[in-house]
Amino acid sequence: MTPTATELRARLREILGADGLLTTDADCAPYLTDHRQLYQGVALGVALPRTVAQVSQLLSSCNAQRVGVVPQGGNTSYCGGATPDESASQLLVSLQRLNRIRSIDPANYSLVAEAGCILARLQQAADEADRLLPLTLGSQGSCQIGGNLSTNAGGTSVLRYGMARDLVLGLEVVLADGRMLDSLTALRKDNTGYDIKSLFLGAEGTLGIITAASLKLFPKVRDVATAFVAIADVRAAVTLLARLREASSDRVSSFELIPRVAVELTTRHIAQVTDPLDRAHDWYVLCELSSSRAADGLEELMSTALSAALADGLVRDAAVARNERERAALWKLRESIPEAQRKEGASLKHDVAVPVAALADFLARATPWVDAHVPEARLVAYGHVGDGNLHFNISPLAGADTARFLAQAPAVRRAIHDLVREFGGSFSAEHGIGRLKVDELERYANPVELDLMRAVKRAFDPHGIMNPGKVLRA
Ligand code: FAD
Ligand code: 2HG
Ligand code: ZN
Repeated sequence: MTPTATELRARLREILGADGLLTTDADCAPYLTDHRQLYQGVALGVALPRTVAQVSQLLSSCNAQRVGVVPQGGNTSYCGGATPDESASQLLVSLQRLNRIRSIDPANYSLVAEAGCILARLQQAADEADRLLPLTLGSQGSCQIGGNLSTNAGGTSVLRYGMARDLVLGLEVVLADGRMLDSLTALRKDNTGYDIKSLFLGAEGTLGIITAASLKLFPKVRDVATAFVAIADVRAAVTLLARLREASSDRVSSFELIPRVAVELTTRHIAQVTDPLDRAHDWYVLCELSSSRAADGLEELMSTALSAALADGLVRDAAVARNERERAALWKLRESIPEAQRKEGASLKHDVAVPVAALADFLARATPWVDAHVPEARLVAYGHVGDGNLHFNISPLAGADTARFLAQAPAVRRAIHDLVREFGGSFSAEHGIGRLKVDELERYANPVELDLMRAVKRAFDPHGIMNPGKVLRA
């Protein structure tokens, strides 16, 4: 270890206390591999601050010594953004102990929580205050709000409530040099110059460490109707979505596309998941209407709309959940697709978005390309169709050679992302850039935007200590 590293560790122990810095291989190991196991980092140590003052002091010390800092929340993200590099010279900062809910204000429909709060805990706290925190992700039992905001997470309620950034009223951030930016307001209107806080949303820890956030809440859901619908094809899904939005006074809160293969994978690999319908169909949507008014007649509205769509040939069959248990079963099928796909083996993932109305045309071009160019594989394309966001994933067929399958990743990525660009789409709709997609950002970003990103990075972090090599090349 270099003298600088020894000195820094000693200083960090002063700041964080003896139990606030992990340095042995065994203690650090759980923090050093990303969720998808694409990267294995080595760190100078793992810091576990309990207070904002500690975050400030540790960043100030790292900045003075030009030591790279990698923030980590729940470590569930998909692009390796929360994993240090292999140099053993970066400090991982886990926010897990900075986890107080500071306040809930039902009258203002807002709450203030520290970055390390697990998302599910915040949803629960809002619910107990008779309010709704709508951000909903399959990883909500382990991801943290600081990670959600730093990745600008999406999930299954974006259609109605927006992305994570849309839920933010204010932020508290510690900058690279240790200064605290206190922008933790609960205001809904505040046009006082540049919206600096918004730059940290989706910055993936490259501009500073978010330590707390003031978040919008909504009226609690008191009536809900959830249906698993076999559709004629993907084009029919888009038409059905438009019809449901109109028929329900825009109360569609989720609209998720599910292919037959995902039903097969989840029923095979996940306990208690069953096919909700008697016969197999190529494509399904899981759609949900919700209202803050009790007994709002949503189930009847859903059934009427689906019957009309059945008569018009858009829909082939449907199961409407009759109670909370059936609703939970439908959501379990949807939420466990990533896990089922993981259990099936390796996968090539593409988190793409195109305009909603172009989804069917995109799939009509991309699917035959995969069939022709990726032998021994099958497409598992699913996701947030209401937002135009597809998880265009590819799984190997049973018995396929994994190494040969994975070796195709760069060529497949290039072809799919080039096609996405043709459609005016995004190569990263909700999972961010991290370390995995730095090359993609350089290839596909608007050059002016990329220049501005680099300028922002220099302005906020002149010594490049914040999450080096993530989003932008170090
Ligand atoms: P981490 O993985 O720990 O970190 C993510 C990034 O944020 C890193 O770059 C890290 O350095 C930075 N960071 C973390 N905390 C802070 C902080 N306090 N300040 C500054 N930077 C910080 N994502 C979606 O968008 N939609 C989905 O539907 C979705 N579903 C998922 C389902 C499953 C089963 C899984 C495993 C993941 C899913 N994800 C989804 C991806 C992931 O859960 C989200 O990206 C989530 O927001 C990451 O939060 P985290 O706390 O785990 O962050
Ligand atoms: C989801 O929508 C997540 O389930 C994960 O964003 C997507 O595993 C994936 O590709
Ligand atoms: Zn998703």
